[in-house]
Amino acid sequence: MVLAQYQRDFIEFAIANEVLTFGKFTLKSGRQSPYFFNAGKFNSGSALTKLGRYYAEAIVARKDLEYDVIFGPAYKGIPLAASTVIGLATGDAGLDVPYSFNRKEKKDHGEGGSIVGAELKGKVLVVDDVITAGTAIRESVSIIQEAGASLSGIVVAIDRQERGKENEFSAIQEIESEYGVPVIAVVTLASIVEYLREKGDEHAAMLDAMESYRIQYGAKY
Ligand code: OMP
Repeated sequence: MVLAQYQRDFIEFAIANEVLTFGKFTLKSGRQSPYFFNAGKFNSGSALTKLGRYYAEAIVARKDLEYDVIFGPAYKGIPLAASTVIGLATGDAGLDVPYSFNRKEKKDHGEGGSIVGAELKGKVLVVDDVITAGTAIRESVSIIQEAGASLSGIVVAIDRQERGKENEFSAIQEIESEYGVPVIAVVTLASIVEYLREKGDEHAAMLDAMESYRIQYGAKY
């Protein structure tokens, strides 16, 4: 595969912020992974500014995307959605898009409810960090449906391209066919492997571990 310059930049940006790290990690699925993407480490004003621009660019580049509001699922999706709408408003597109997020605990006093920010209605674009098996995203879809709104697309920083427990397809492929919406990822497992390959001998051990992981858990299609 050919790595686009913005993908190479994004991987370097994630490594520099210790968001993308290599080692031994246990995932939510129980799988042992040689890499991990921790979006919580984008933890400064300048990192969030840059991150929001990457998400905004990924959204603007997809001309077919239709959305009325951006939704960031609690917790990690909240700063991501906020940075994305800032990226959309301050970037070349100059789009002022409403955003909202959910509380994990429903509030029964004050304004009440579990949705904060803009009203969750119309076409909703979900902004999240990582999709592995798709569990977290399915929770967001339930929240959107309960609010009477409709899912129009999903944007994530990374698609791990892992197959589900029961079949050969990746979680993103399953979500796209189940909900009939596009899922956009800034980078994928394949992009990271390609990046390590470009770096040559210096990263040979990491590349081996990533290739073995892909053989074991990677989606086939
Ligand atoms: P799924 O719900 O299986 O799609 O996994 C997505 C969630 O896994 C993310 O929202 C994270 O909580 C966590 N995760 C990461 O943050 N980074 C990774 O590289 C891998 C995972 C994971 O556990 O699969």
